[in-house]
Amino acid sequence: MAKTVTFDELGPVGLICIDNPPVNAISHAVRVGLIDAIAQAEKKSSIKVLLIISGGELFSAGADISEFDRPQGDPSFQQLQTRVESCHVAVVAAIHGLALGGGLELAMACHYRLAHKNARLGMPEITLGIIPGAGATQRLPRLIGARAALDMIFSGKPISAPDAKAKGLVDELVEGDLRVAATDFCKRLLQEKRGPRPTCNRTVVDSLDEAEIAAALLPHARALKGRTTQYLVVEAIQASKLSFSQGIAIEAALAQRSLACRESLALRHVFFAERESGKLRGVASTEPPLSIRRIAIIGAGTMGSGIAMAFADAGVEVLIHDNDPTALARSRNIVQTSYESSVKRGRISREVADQRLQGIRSVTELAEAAQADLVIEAVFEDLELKKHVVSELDKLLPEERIIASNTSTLSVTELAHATKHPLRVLGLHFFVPAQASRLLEIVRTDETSPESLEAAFRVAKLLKKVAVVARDAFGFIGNRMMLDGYFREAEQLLLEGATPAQVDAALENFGFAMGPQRVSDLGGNDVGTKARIQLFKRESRPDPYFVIADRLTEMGWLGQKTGRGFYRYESGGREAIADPEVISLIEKLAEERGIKRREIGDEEIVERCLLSLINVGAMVLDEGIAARAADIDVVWTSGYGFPRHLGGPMFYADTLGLAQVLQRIRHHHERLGHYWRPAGLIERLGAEGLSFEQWDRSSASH
Ligand code: T1G
Repeated sequence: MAKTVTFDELGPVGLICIDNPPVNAISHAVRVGLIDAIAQAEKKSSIKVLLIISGGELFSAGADISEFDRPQGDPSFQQLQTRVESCHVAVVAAIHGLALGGGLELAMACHYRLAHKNARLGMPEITLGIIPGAGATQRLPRLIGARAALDMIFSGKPISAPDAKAKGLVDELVEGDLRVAATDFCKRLLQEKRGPRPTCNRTVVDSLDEAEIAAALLPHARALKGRTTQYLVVEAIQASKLSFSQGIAIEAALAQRSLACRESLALRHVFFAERESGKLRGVASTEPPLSIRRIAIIGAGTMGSGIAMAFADAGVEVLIHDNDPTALARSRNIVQTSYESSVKRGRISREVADQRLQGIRSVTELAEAAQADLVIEAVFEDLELKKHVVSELDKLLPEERIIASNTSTLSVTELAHATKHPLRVLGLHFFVPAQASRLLEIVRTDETSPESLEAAFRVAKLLKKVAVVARDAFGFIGNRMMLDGYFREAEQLLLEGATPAQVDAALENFGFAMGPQRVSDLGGNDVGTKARIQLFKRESRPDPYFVIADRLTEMGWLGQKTGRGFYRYESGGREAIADPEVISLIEKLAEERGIKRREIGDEEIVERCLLSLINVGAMVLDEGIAARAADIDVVWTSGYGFPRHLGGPMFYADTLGLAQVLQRIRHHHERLGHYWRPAGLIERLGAEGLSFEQWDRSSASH
């Protein structure tokens, strides 16, 4: 096994280098290597100072998350930190790229910290549902104060090196070659006779009262909705008022507790599921990968404009095409306004905004699209129109170029067959707003080539989006589950007596970012109706199937954009106001179907909406539209507002137990019929006491 830690002598400086690709995770092997290196150095009287540095792109991404489900093994993180901190010579950490979690904690156990000016330093543990467990809750308050420590740990996001310097976390910023500058810093320490400076001996300068803690939590309230880790963080940080040894013992106990929490199991599941879904599995491309320098987008509507910004933000040259010059002007205005507000909010500088705007060029000749490496059609959601566009592009583009469709409901296979080169056609399904939503559904047909798929994955990486592959079928993964499962059952509950406000509140309390009726009003009830019109051209669905939303569309109650939908919206506002006329409409639709209305509790609402979602998810797996249950979890947590800390619908089902899930689905099937027919996969796994996670593992080995 390659050495993950090396030790070299540079005169009086002992150089310890961590080299554990891809992210220098502080794994068990690295901890052993660091302890050995320190022992080696301490045997040499010539070594007067130690420098810890890393190879590769970053200092360290922290503890090795893949080791969390097994005992740490000696040396533990605590033992390592104590060894570093109690070293009889000064220990300096030199940080480049990123220093995260346990990696930053290692640096905090060192006596001095240098950082390259472009480095970033952070405590992302809360994004994994755990508290820092290698001393940060005790050392960070001693270095930057309890309040600042709380802010860093609650946000989970890295701060810049200059910021870290200003807070006192870093002693010096470095430009240019870090190793040279760090070695010079070590020699300067010796000249100035500055020795070890254990962080544990410092005291915490500020204290936290309830108001301070509440103020620190407030900015993260939305991100931490339904979570509990933040309270363990407060407990640990408060312990930093005690002696270091007392505090560190409390941290260790709380860290263990957080590790065992369902919240952390769920968030770690999503962490690895996102990385796994982004890999091209089971197909190898033979051609050299297509470089993506220029993109063309056909159709300058809201989606087209958002996709253009996503690529411009990634530094890719964008051509945006539309036959209608007013549409191009409108799109330009959308883009300009969006960048303007990003500049106003200080998210990007004026220069960057101008650069990105310049990177988007409007064209009216389709032939100009032939200059692009990849073309994405985002015209109106009409099959014949899209077929015409892709067949024109097929004539214009050199054979190796990719043609992608942003359709969300139409058959990508039919679009591919409108060309002479179906191998190069696939779906790139962006979500609203395309420049910000994390999810990208890559839709493959039976003919899509490995090269085209590989290019699609690289587009996702380029745009920093989470990619999930779906086989071409109605609604792919996300929309199919939303329409046939989750939203359909929400409507059924409305017909049976629940109100839109009750259904939305129940699911928002469960953890969804927004309830189904409010989402429908936000996106526009007509969008769903149009999707169903396309669906009914190829498949049927027994009544009732979105009878309320389709009636609202007929009446022009499209949602926020018309000031009325499932709710009322006063003068262009976003606040959803209950509308008694909608209730009367629902009562009438229920009566027409002989549906007896009754009081329905929140628990039943949540159970029925979640189980419908899960049941259709299992059908999507059974039909091979999604390759893994974990992929479905990625789709729903990164694209549909499913609470990440519950792991996604399929992980959630596993926590309920599939035998129990099956039993409840059968219970509802008896009363509600067709839409509750248990998916074959749930029947099989439920009967055998297996889980979706086990199914994923077994199908990976097939
Ligand atoms: N442990 C194990 N594997 C890791 C890892 C980690 N900490 N970080 C990344 N990987 C793997 C990842 O699975 C992928 O593997 C490959 O590295 C590249 O990652 C004691 C307990 C650093 C910003 O939360 O945020 O310290 O799929 O695709 O987009 O208190 O990875 O190729 O096989 O994400 O360039 C805290 C997690 C740990 C940081 C790089 N640290 N990592 O992003 O590459 S808890 C984190 C990231 C802790 C202490 C506690 C990102 C990144 P594969 P990637 P990237």
